[in-house]
Amino acid sequence: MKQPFLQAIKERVLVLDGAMGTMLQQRGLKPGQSPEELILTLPGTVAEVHRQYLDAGADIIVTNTFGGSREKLSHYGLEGRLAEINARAVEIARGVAGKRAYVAASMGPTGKFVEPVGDLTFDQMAAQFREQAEALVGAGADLITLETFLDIKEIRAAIIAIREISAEIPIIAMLTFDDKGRTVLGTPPEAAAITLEAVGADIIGSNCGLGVEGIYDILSAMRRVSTLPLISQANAGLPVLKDGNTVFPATPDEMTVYHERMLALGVRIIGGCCGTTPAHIRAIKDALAGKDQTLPQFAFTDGTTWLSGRGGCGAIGGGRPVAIIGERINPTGKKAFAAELREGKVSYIRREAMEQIAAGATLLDVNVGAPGIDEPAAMEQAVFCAAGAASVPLVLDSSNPEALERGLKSADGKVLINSVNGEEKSLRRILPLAKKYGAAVIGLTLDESGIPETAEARTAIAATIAERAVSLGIRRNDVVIDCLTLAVSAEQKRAMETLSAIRRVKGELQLNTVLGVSNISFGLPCRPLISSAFFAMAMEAGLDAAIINPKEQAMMDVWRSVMVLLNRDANAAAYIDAYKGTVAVQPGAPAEQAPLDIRGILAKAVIDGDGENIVAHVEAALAQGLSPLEISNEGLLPGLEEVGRRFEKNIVYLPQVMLSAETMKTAFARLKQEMQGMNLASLGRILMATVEGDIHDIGKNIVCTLLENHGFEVIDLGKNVPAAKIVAEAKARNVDAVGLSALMTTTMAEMENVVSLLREAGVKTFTMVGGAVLTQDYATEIGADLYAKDAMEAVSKIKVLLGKNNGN
Ligand code: THG
Repeated sequence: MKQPFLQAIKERVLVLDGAMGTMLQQRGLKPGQSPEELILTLPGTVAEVHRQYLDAGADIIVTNTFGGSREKLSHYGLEGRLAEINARAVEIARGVAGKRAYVAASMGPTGKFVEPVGDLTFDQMAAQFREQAEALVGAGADLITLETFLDIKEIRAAIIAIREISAEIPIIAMLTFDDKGRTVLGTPPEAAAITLEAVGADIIGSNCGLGVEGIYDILSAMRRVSTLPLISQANAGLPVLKDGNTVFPATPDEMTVYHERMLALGVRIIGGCCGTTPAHIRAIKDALAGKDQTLPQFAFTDGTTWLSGRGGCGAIGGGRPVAIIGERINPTGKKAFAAELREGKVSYIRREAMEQIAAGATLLDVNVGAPGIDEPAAMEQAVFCAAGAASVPLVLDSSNPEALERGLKSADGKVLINSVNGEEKSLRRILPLAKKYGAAVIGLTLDESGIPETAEARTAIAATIAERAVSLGIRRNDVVIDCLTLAVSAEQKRAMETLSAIRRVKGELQLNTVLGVSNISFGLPCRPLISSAFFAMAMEAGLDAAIINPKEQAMMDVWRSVMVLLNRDANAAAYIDAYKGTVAVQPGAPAEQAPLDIRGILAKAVIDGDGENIVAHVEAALAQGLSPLEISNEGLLPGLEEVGRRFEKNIVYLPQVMLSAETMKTAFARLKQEMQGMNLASLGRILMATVEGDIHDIGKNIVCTLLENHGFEVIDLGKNVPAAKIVAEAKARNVDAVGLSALMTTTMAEMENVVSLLREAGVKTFTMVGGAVLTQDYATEIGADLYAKDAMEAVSKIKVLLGKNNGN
């Protein structure tokens, strides 16, 4: 099944259908009703929509199963009919498509986030998609299309789950990006592409959120790191208000203006999202006729190993500067860190993650193996913490397969497994993990007989590891070889043998190489001298990545210098940037940064999201005689305000903001004990609700959390809330502001209704509106007092609006 569809998109560009929800609304779907329910109650209507798109020229018909997961169906009490709904939907689509079109089974997000941002575990999330995919694939869908995902961890879990059911079924994987080119949780398109390709998506792209030009920019970024076929499913422009209705303004012809550029980029499927109609699909189809649809070739020949984290990507090889893998998150020889790990604490990991990145690490090694530690559990905690503190890809360093698997489940993207070796049991156990979870692997050149003497024998093991990986479907570029460093004090001849092995692995096998460098100097005085000299030699021999301590000045000095000498630092720009103004080494200068006072420590803990130590800091502040109000206004709040500024500048993203907010909450809980009897004055009382007809509450929940942690009192009425209830509660509770949320264009109009009902009822309160498709213009038009484009903006604007910006 995989072959015919994937063959077809090689030969020509296929057209996928347009919006489903709006078509169903015109045909009887009521506000607040599940669109999937119509599969049971009005199958003929669903079929009619499919037929309209087929008649308009669609080559791919998408089933009405976007909300067909257990989590989504349970909002309507339909979870008991999950298998039936999903299977029937495929049958209905097939009945219309016959052999004229492919049937793509739609799967959308569950509305929940994966841990630690959300509360579903990887396994729970995967189970959601496994269950739905079983029904869809079982009913004979030709392919699966994952649409409108916001959380890279959720879509990653979905693809891994689908691949457990079928290695063959083609998977389209699409995320939604905002106008800053990131998902809600801060993932850029490059990192998304690397992750999706690694776990086995066949076609990647983006739907919803943006019009064609915005989608084109996203796809261009994906193309920089991936050779996969692309899909574009743009909205018909961004919504505007016209005669009291929200409309998507792009005409059918406007949807086609990017066709030629899309084709040149390797886009092989074009469809439409919100606001597109059969007329748009027909225009898209007609405009393709006569265009050159030859598949462009995107063979990357530079041999790069791509890696990704939630917020960014990383690369090894391809003639780039040698990647620096920070080795400090490793309890070897670090008693205090080992003790922390045993207590389940992560402060050390957070600090080392941030400091190593600041020192220049481009990847982070995570090793939590030490006696007396539950390594799988510690690995999960460490991955959550390191990924929250730094956006770079991770290197999971363990000889325990269970620990590796937990780490792979916890990760945000494509990690590097450290390591597999030439032993049969290692190859058998580790390589399938890399395949399943979409990871690259470090291959150690040792086997059952230990580390071979000669470069030749080490190269042979490297070749075996690469072949075995490729035979499982792992890309050859995703095997990075470690020729192994031995202490030169013990084995003086073998240092040169290691370098010679690096040359052979690069020259004969064309594989990327990595080395744990510092072991070379074990047993000798002044270790950084030997280590850094060896590091320079290894880089000249062709090393692509080094596991080192990036806080060791000598190592980084050599790294930056050698990158200039090997012509990998164009115009010595990075070197000059690091050393300009440096005048030899001066005793006493430059001055150490002044230690932070307690207010600074509190602020920093909030900025870092250090929930573990915040209570201790609050207690220290109390012991120094600060009042709870001073602690709040001079320590915690300035920290949170800095987080807001960093969010504005795209330095941090929602997951970090949530961590900081949690830290704030922990601090406030402790302060409240001090203030018994006194009232910790609230900044204001806010009523929050998702309006009737809409069951999307992720955005609203984020706003609630942030408001609370900024000192507001929040009354959350939940989702799908009738206007009358909102008005009654606003009156009865005497609130300062009412916040309304809606995601769907079809429910935006309900906001206007609520705003005017509040006015009519004489409720004197501010109204604030938000939601993915909302705009300032729309907010103004419906008479809302405030529009916020995201949760942070909601908090800062409401503060200004209520005139309590300067604390109490
Ligand atoms: N190859 C691969 N992976 C590896 C290694 C390798 N992972 C582990 C190791 N070698 C690289 N990581 C470290 C981590 C810590 C130290 C050295 C290498 C280290 N620890 C000090 C000690 O043991 O005395 C403690 C240092 C401190 O407290 O600062 O030196 O070769 N693929």
